[in-house]
Amino acid sequence: MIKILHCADLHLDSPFSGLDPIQSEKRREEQRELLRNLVCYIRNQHVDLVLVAGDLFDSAFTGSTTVKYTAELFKSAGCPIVISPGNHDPYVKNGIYSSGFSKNVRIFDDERLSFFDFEELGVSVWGYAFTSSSYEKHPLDLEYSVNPDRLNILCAHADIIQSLSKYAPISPGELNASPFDYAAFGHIHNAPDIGNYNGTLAAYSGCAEGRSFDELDFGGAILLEVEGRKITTKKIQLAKRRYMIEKIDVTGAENDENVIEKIRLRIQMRNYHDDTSLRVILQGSVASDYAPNKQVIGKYVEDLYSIDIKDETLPTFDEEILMQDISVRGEFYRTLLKTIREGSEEERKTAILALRLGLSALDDKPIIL
Ligand SMILES: [Mn+2]
Repeated sequence: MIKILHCADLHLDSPFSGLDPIQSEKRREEQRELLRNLVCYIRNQHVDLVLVAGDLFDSAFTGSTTVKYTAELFKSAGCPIVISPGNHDPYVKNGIYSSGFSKNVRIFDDERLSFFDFEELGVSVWGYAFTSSSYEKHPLDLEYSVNPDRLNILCAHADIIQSLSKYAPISPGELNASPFDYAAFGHIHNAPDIGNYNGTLAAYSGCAEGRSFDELDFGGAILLEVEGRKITTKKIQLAKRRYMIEKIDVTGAENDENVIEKIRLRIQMRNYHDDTSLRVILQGSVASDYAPNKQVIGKYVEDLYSIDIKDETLPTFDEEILMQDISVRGEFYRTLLKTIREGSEEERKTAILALRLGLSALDDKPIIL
């Protein structure tokens, strides 16, 4: 049995531009720590071959300290490592990949499909390099033939979802016709399920660790256990932190305590801890004189790495009474109703806020923003 580890999209040295300079440097440190943990895993599990399907670095101008750090870790991995440069870290002359890596690291340096042969493992790894930030041709659209005695693996940064992609599009038809036993892809950060294309297993490892609410859950890599031609895949977790989103219906809430209670329940149910940055989207209709106070709620929800609250609640009104109300209260309501029902999202938000504030003012209640 041989073990192959497939990873991609580590995006080392990402700018984390949404964070302040101290926080963003801390996140970059965590990225380097993740790489170190990955190499520890490779050594401890006696992995035989590692595939890095692009975007190992966030940029082709990644600092030499991080590149050296990576090269040293890879040198100590104890097995061959194949790298297919992606759109973020393309292979360029005198670039990050053109020197400094040890002999066990094999790097594709050309847009044309080629392969590295590992006779002792009975494996050939096929691939190509992005040589700039896009790759508009179909990489498999050429004549090539594989050694049928080998396990043939494609390791590549590619887009198999969008046919008109600028990022090395590979169509389902091309995968169906391909001779590969496994295709180790990088590029799509939220990995879709592994597909079987007429005998070719095609998988995205997803990103190693999410960097925002666009990249959910614990990132990681895929471990392949290969017996002859039989491949078993297993997801392994590398990330220590994750981003998650929860929609919570807080219908009936009359105050922040009611909302906090519901959020806490959800956190308990899902078992979120200080490894999780959570975005909570509050939905449903709440008491007409109440609007959730995001600061207060955030302060009283503990146990998370961070919380981000979005308020999409609507106020509850006794519609029948307001429809019949001949005073200015009813007129005000009827004026806003059309926008609340039919307006764009932004218009609805404004109209709901106007209704909340207006009715509070007319009822002589405190105005809460
Ligand atoms: Mn990427």
